[in-house]
Parts: sequence; C-alpha cells; structure tokens
Amino acid sequence: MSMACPAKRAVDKDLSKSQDCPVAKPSGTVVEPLEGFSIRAVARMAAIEPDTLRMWERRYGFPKPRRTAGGARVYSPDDVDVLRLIARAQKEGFRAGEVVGRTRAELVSLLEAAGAALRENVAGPPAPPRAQDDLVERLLHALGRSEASTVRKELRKAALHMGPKVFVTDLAAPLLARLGELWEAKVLDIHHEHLMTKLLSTQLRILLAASEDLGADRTVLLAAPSSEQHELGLEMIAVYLAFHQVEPRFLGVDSPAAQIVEAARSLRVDAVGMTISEAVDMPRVKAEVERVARGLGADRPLWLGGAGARRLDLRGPNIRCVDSWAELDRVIRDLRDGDRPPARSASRSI
Ligand code: B12
Repeated sequence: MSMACPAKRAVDKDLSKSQDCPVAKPSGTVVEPLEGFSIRAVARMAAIEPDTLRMWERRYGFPKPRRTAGGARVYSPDDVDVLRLIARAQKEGFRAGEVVGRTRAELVSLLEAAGAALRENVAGPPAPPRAQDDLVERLLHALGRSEASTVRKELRKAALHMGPKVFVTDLAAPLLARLGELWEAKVLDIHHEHLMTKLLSTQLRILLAASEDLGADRTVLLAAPSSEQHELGLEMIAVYLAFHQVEPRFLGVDSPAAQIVEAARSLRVDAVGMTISEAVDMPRVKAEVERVARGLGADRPLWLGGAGARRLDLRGPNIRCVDSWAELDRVIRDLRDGDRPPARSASRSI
C-alpha cells in the first residue's frame, strides 16, 4: 500500500440491483465507506474487466470483496495482488478454472514451474496504484470529511505539478467520474458534490486566467443546451483549449439554440462546442442541437462532448462527436488545417 494514502478508500456503486450481483451481503463484513479499492480501480490495476471479476466471484467464490453499508464492493490490496498473479498466469496460457481461487503461494509456484519470467517483485507487496488514482481517492476522502482547505490545497499542488493539460485529463475527469459514482451510491451527499464543484471550478478558472496571455489563433464558443446544468465539462475543455492556443468564449449552460447561433455569428467564432450530459431530456436536446447545427451552417464545426453526446446519435456535415482526448486533438488540428491552402503535391513539377 502506498504511504501517500493512509487508508485506501474507494467503493464501486451499488450494482446489486442488476443481475450481476447475486451475492448476499455477508454479515459482519460491512466496511467503512471509502476504505479499500473499488471494482473499477481493481480492474485497472489488475487489468481484468469488472464483469469478469463479478463472474469469478459468482463462479469460484473469488475474489470475495467486503461490502459497504450500501452494498458496494470493496477489495483489499491482497485481492489486487492475487488478481495480478492470475492475470499473469492467464497470459502464460492457464485457464481461469485452473487458477482462480488458488492461494498466492500456489500461483507463484505455478508460474515459476511454468517457467514464467516473473518480475523480481512478484513475491513483494502489490505495486501501488498510479499516483493520480491515489490522489483522486485522497481528495474524495477529504471531501467526505468536508475538509475544503485540504481539497483546495491538493488541487492547487496537483495543478502546479501536473500542468493544465494533465490536470484536466488525468485528475479532473476521473475525479468527477468517481464523485458521480459515490454520489449515486449515496456515499457522498449533494453538499459534497457542490463543494467539489466549487473548488474544482475555481481551480480551473485560475488555470484559465493563467492562459490569457498565451495567445490564440482560433476561437471556440462553449455552451450547453437549455436545461443543461453541467458546466464543469465546459470549464475543463476551456482549459484544454486555452493551452492549445484556442481561445474559449463562454456562453455557458442552459443556452437556447437561437442564442448559441447568434453568439457564434456575432463573436465570429471558428467553432462551437456543446456539452450534453445524460441527465437531460434527450429527444428535446437532440432537436435543439440539430437547430444549432443548421443555424451555424455547414462550414462552422459543432463539437459535441459529454456523456450524453454519443446517445444523441447526431450526424451532419459540421457535427463532430468528441468522445476522447485524441478526438479533441484531432478536431483542434482540423480547425487549424481547415483554412490552410491545400498542400502541393510533392510530385508536381514547377
Ligand atoms: C457535478 C455534477 C452535477 C452538478 C453540476 C455543477 C456544475 N457546475 O457543473 C449539479 C449539482 C448541478 C448536477 C445536477 C444534476 N445531475 Co449531475 N453530476 C455531476 C457530476 C458529479 C460531474 C459532472 C461533470 O462535470 N462531469 C465531468 C464531465 C466533464 O464528464 P463527461 O460529461 O463524461 O465529459 C467528458 C467528455 O465528454 C468531455 N466533454 C464534456 N463536455 C464537452 C464539451 C465539448 C465541446 C468537448 C469537446 C468535450 C466535452 O469532457 C469530459 C472529460 O472527461 C456527474 C458525474 C459524472 N460521471 O460526470 C453527475 C451526473 C452527470 N449528474 C447526474 C444527475 C442525475 C443529475 C441531476 C438530474 C440530479 C438531480 N436529481 O437533480 C441534475 C440534472 C441537472 C441538469 N438538468 O443538468 C447523473 C446523470 C446520470 C444519468 N444517466 O442521468 C450523473 C452521471 C451522476 C450519477 N452517477 O448519477 N450534477
């Protein structure tokens, strides 16, 4: 266990309502919320899919995580250690039935016997999770105790150490996703969510202010459709854009289609970016986004992001669904390339 994290704190959201979790909550194994590893963290650390972990639990009785009062699975560092060995054994050709449920010592000798080139630390403690995972859990733990100043300081430090881009991609994004899980699982309350939103938003705005004199050669208007209240996505994207020499202009959340189109025209932006969460009325938002796309005209790109964007399943000459950081890099590049004169063919003689 990493020294930086005095207690591993993470839970997965309660999945007991779905058929993947028929295991009764064992009595006496209820753990404090935020203590241990969530199924997602374990999946990442051991490189085993969450569905596989649940299936093994049903079929082989391993791993058998403890549960929070809300029923969420909490895995121990030892579970992670053994799961990593199982993953390793599978790579060596063993089937799940041959290795899942075996003790750590059995797995080590099995792997040694199989002549697997074990890493030197195979008998040592489990490798710590990535520094960012650890920080996410630390921040959420401080949030759970409403320690605003700790969260604020950690966010500041992280922004300085990581730089704006990594802060957004590797900290803010996973932090909000985990916050959403814990909120849904009722481990954290709405006041915790509001506090984190405020602190993170402040930090993002500090980064944005720091980017003001960097210069920009393109401008993108950022907005969200009517009734959409989720603004942090826009703030994160604004920071990302600003440090890629693209100036973000905010119209903000809850913006009707006509206002977005009008602002795009009068501000003469090069593109419009909209965030769409899953919490909105999809058919209505779809119609609204279609109006924006039409109003912008085929030449002005409309970037759609947020967890609900893909569900809209919108197509159009100017619509780009941005669902990864790589795709965001691509649309930024295309925005720059868009009005460059076409490159000359290398074979053309002069
Ligand atoms: C903070 C928050 C709130 C805050 C928002 C405050 C603020 N100023 O932003 C408040 C309290 C207002 C709120 C309200 C609600 N929320 Co809320 N909220 C969240 C939370 C925790 C974080 C949201 C967020 O910013 N996420 C981070 C974004 C940035 O992630 P993303 O959408 O996946 O976007 C990624 C990319 O697509 C990209 N991106 C995003 N936008 C854009 C735009 C462009 C142009 C580009 C290029 C890229 C891009 O950036 C992100 C990178 O990781 C999420 C949890 C979560 N998993 O997101 C829940 C969550 C979205 N909320 C949820 C719900 C249910 C609600 C409410 C209905 C709750 C209620 N009962 O009132 C309301 C709905 C309000 C509304 N009509 O919009 C659910 C939605 C689930 C669903 N399927 O419906 C979630 C998932 C929580 C949960 N697990 O239950 N929420």
